[in-house]
Amino acid sequence: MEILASLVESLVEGQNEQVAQLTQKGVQEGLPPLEILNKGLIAGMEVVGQNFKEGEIYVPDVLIAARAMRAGMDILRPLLAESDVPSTGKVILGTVQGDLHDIGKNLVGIMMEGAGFEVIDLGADVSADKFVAAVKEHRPKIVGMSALLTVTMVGMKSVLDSIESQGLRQDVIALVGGAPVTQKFADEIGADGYAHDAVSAVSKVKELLKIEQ
Ligand code: B1M
Repeated sequence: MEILASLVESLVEGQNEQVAQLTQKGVQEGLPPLEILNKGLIAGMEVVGQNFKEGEIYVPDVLIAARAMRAGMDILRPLLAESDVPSTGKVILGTVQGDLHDIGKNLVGIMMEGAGFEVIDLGADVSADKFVAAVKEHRPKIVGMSALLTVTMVGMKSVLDSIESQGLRQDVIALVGGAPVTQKFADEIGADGYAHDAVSAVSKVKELLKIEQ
């Protein structure tokens, strides 16, 4: 699909206005928002990641591409979150301490909202203490943690330990995700679930809550 290929290209080049226009065009031409997200914006970000890894581009270039991704997301967000479903429960979401990556976490939040969950987004670089305080304040059914750096993944265990030390562990279901996170890691730290992407995050949570899908 030509629009999606152009979208990938514009995102890689960090052309935020073009990304917004192409996203809008895709919507107008009837492409499903999830397809625009996966095959346009996320696919473009994957190319950016690869270029960054290979030393072809640097952090500022990645930030410019991330800004372009947000321009597309601003258009898709209301469409992805469109839902008549009443609140299925509260979800606390955050990227763990030391980690500033929030694009994937934001996507998880959007998909959760779309599935009828009330999302309390704590942002990025969230300490274990902040997670615990939010659990005490909001009493969520789900605590979702994201990490994109191998060095910050361990922060997920710290959050679980802190929740446990406050006697709250049995009250919440802990879901983890992010590029370096695996099912094996989730099992090792005692999380209740792992999801590879934003769409499966929703189905995993529903499965854990025994909500019919
Ligand atoms: Co950085 N970065 N970054 N970065 N960055 C990565 C993650 C990296 C893989 C790039 C690379 O080397 N190829 C690498 C990590 C290596 C590692 O540790 N394994 C890396 C690095 C090294 C760094 C810095 C250290 C670079 C530096 O300064 N030298 C630095 C660290 C800063 C910090 O956090 N303290 C850094 C900084 C940045 C920017 C600030 C420039 C920017 C972030 C902007 C932002 O988020 N606001 C950035 C970006 C954009 C990336 C890449 C290019 C893209 C990440 C992204 O947004 N992907 C990334 C390379 C890559 O992953 N290809 C890279 C798109 C997003 C939709 O995917 O976040 O994976 P993702 O989310 C997915 C799934 O993982 C899953 O669902 C999402 C949607 O399907 N998911 C969950 C995520 N969270 C979930 C939670 C769940 C369930 C599923 O349940 C709760």
